[in-house]
Amino acid sequence: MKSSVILAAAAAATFTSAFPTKQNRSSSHSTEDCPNGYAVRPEWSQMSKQHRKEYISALQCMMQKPSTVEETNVSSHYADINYTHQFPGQAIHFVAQFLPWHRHYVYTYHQELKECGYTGEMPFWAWDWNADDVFNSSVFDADPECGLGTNGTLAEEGPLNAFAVTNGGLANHTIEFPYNHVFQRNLQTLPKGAPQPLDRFIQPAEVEKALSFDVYEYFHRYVEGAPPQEPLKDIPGMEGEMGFAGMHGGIHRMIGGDMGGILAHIESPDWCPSFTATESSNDGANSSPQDPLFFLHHANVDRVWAQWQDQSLEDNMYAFGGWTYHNYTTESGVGKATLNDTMRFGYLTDPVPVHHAMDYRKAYCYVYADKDYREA
Ligand SMILES: *[C@@H]1O[C@H](CO)[C@@H](O)[C@H](O)[C@H]1NC(C)=O
Ligand SMILES: *[C@@H]1O[C@H](CO)[C@@H](O)[C@H](O)[C@H]1NC(C)=O
Ligand SMILES: *[C@@H]1O[C@H](CO)[C@@H](O)[C@H](O)[C@H]1NC(C)=O
Ligand SMILES: *[C@@H]1O[C@H](CO)[C@@H](O)[C@H](O)[C@H]1NC(C)=O
Ligand SMILES: *[C@@H]1O[C@H](CO)[C@@H](O)[C@H](O)[C@H]1NC(C)=O
Ligand SMILES: *[C@@H]1O[C@H](CO)[C@@H](O)[C@H](O)[C@H]1NC(C)=O
Ligand SMILES: *[C@@H]1O[C@H](CO)[C@@H](O)[C@H](O)[C@H]1NC(C)=O
Ligand SMILES: *[C@@H]1O[C@H](CO)[C@@H](O)[C@H](O)[C@H]1NC(C)=O
Ligand SMILES: [Cu+2]
Repeated sequence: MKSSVILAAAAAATFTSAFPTKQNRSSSHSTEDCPNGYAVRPEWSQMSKQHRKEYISALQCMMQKPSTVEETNVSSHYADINYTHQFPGQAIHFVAQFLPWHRHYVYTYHQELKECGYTGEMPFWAWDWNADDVFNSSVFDADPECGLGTNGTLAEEGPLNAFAVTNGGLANHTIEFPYNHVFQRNLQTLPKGAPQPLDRFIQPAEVEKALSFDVYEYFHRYVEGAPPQEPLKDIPGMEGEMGFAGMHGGIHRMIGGDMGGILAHIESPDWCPSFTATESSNDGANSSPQDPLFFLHHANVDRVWAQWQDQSLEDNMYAFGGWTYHNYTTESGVGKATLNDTMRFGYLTDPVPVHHAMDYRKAYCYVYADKDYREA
C-alpha cells in the first residue's frame, strides 16, 4: 500500500506543476504514459482528514468563483458544472455514452477541484460496501469542516426549502436551479413512488451480477438502470421489469432532493412545483450535480465499470455499443453508438471522442483503492 501512496502523490505533483489550461487540458493526457504511476482514488472513509477538509474548501471555492460561462447568467463556477451536465440533455443518459461521458466529467471536475486548492485524489463512495446500512456511510457527515452533510430536515420556511441540508461544509447552500432553494436531501430506501426498496440494487451481489454480463450494452443498462416510468429493456431474459432503478438510479432516488433530479419532488408535498424532462426542455432534469455526492457516486459507478473492463483487457476495455439518444416519447433508443462519437462538455472542457475515455489508466492515470487502503 505504501508504494501506491507514494506513486499517487508523485502523480498528483506532476499534474499540478504542468497544469494545462482549459484549451489544451483534454488533449494533454491522451499521449501521457503515466511516468509517475497511477493515482489511487480513495473511498471517502479512507481519505485523510486533511484531504476531506481541502475537498470541502475546494467546493466552497468553486461556489465563490465567478462563472466562466458567459452565455448564461449562472452565479458561480460551481453552477457551470451543473450547466455542463444539463447541456447535452438526452444524449448522456440511457445511452451508450453514459459511462464514458460521466468518467470524463468526474475527471474534469477533479481538475477543477485542484484549481481550487485540493491536493488529493478524486474520492468515490462505495455504496456497495455500505449496502446494508447505506445511510450510515461515511459520506453522511455533519462536520462543518470536513463533512458532506447528512439528511435534510423538514423545514418550516416553506415548500421550496423542504428537506434542506443544514449541516456539513455546504450547509444551507443556495441553489438557483430550477428555482431558488436550499440544497436538499431526503434519504429514503423506499421513496414515494418506488415499487420496491431501492437498496436492493446496491448490494454486492448486484455488482457481481453486473460484472457477469459479457456484452457492454447489457452491463451498462444493468448498472445505469431503466428510465423512471419505463420498463427495463434490451437485457436478454430481463425485459419488462418496472421500477428497475439499477445501482446508479437507485442511489439518485434514495438520496432524493437535488440528487433525485426530476424525481426530487415526487416525495415532496403537493404544493411543490414538479418538473419533467421533455424533448424541448430540461427543466428540473439533470441538475443532480449540484449535490456534491453526485461526483462520489459517479466515481463509484466508474469504479464498477473499471472492474468490468479489467476482467478482460482484450474484450472489455474498448467494448462499447448501444444507442446515441434516448427518446422519452417513444421510450426507445435512437442511433447506433460508436467509439468515434463525440462527447460534449459545454463550456467546461473540450469535446473528446468516446475512445479517449475507455482505457482509464492510460487516459487519466488512476486506479481505485481496495477495501484495506488508507491514506497516510
Ligand atoms: C497548454 O497551453 C499552455 C498555454 O497555451 C502552454 O504553456 C502549455 O505548455 C500547454 N500544456 C500542454 C501540456 O500542452
Ligand atoms: C443575463 O442577464 C442580463 C441582465 O439581467 C440579461 O439582459 C440577459 O438577457 C441575460 N442573459 C441570459 C442568457 O439569460
Ligand atoms: C443549471 O443549468 C441550467 C442550464 O441548463 C441553468 O438554466 C441553471 O441556471 C443552472 N443552475 C444554476 C444553479 O446555475
Ligand atoms: C453506523 O456505523 C457505526 C460503526 O461504523 C455503528 O457504530 C452505528 O451504530 C451505525 N449506525 C446505525 C444507525 O446503524
Ligand atoms: C442552516 O439553517 C438552519 C435553518 O435556518 C439553521 O438552524 C442552521 O443553524 C444553519 N446552519 C448553518 C451551518 O448555518
Ligand atoms: C430523512 O428525512 C426525512 C424528512 O424528515 C425523513 O422522512 C427520512 O426518514 C429521513 N431519512 C433517514 C434515513 O433518516
Ligand atoms: C422522438 O419521438 C417522437 C415521436 O415519434 C418524434 O416526434 C421525435 O422527433 C423523436 N425525437 C428524436 C430526436 O428522434
Ligand atoms: C473511427 O475513425 C477511424 C478514423 O477515421 C476509423 O479508422 C475507424 O474505423 C472508426 N471506428 C469506428 C468504430 O467507427
Ligand atoms: Cu448524469
